[in-house]
Amino acid sequence: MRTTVGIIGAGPAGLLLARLLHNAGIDSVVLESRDRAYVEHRQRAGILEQGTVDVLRAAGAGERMDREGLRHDGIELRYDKKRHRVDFPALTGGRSVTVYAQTEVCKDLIALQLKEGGPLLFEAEALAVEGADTDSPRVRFRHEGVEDVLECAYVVGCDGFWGVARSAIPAELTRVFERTYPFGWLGILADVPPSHDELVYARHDRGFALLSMRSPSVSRLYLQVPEGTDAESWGDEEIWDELERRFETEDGWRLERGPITQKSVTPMRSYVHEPMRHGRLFLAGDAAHIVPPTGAKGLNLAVGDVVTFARALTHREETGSDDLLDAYSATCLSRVWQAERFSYDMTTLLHRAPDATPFEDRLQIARLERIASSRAAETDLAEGYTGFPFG
Ligand code: RFL
Ligand code: PHB
Repeated sequence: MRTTVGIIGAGPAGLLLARLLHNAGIDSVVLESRDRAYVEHRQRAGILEQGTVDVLRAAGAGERMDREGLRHDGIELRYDKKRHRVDFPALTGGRSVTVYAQTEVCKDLIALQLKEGGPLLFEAEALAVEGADTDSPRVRFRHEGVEDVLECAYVVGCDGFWGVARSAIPAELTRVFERTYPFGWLGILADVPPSHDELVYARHDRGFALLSMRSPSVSRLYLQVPEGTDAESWGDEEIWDELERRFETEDGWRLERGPITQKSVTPMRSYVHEPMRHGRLFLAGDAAHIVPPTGAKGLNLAVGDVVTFARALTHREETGSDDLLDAYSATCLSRVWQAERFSYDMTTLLHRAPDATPFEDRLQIARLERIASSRAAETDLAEGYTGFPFG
């Protein structure tokens, strides 16, 4: 098999890249190790930045998002039983975010790709990328039990944190920056209307909690739990009791309960792999970087990377110049590091480390009070949350 761009992974990065290339008249093949149902139902991100919404719409993938996505003009910060709303449009010159689940973004892009785009192979596991630093890189893969080779002009590794593409960049050319956190998130889906019309980020002495949603009738909620916690060790009522404690306010706000339909634990990590390119192999999305989910940045970063790659390759096809492809890694990394910084700041602002001292507790409250009382501090949060511009 032969194509111009071999794409490994059909998460948001790989699927959107295939769509952008299709629209630019560049052919691609997508290899995805899992089956379609798995990819379409993996619960993950919920928040799309304005820039992500604009890209999906311009790519012709925004129809259902425009109908079903929920525009959010702010978030609430909760601490010491107090509530503070951050008003995004007022602070950022009109920017907002959209609640539209990653599962739905993937379903929309898969349907489009199968209808109009190039080959998208499920249950096709990439085994290795070979010849990254030659003019004809290859992906060895296994599909329906048979090994095959995809010959490419370019390979883009969109295969997530556990993928194989990254390992084709020689270790001596690589630098990894990493931090793990001594806690994770226990996430639930529940069949109950969200108890607040915007997301609530709560700092509590017992740990962080987040109220989010998937639709007007489905809530998505998270609790900070110790690293390595087994989701099944938490009973449903125990989860609701703990959420209620952490979201408590002095004005009698109430958390509605409902049947929990899913629960899982996500570890937290910050990770950046530099560079994001080696020869004709490019890394995009979680394959190159991970942020803790507190800033809601992971999917949005993946979108920024593939937009940058599609632009660079289109530029090369139109002008013959490799300039933008050569700049790919640096262009992406400057935005990536801003998102790393923002996600780290949000995480350390709102989570309680197991060894937190009373001094650190007071500092967190002081940081929150600063955001609630200074327009400059609040604007910084609003700009970060609604998104950094694509390079
Ligand atoms: P993905 O989604 O992990 O997709 C990678 C795909 O590659 C496939 N794959 C392979 N295919 C072929 N051969 C191989 N050898 C392969 N190895 C792997 C995998 O099966 C998979 O289909 O990476 P991508 O596309 O870079 O997308 C990244 C996002 O998924 C991720 O950053 C976000 O989900 C992070 N995230 C959030 N991001 C946001 O922007 N806003 C949020 O609100 C948000 N909330 C979250 C999150 C992530 C979470 N978890 C579970 C980590 C909340 C949570 C709880
Ligand atoms: C989600 O809805 O899953 C979600 C929202 C905001 C975050 C993280 C996850 O910061």
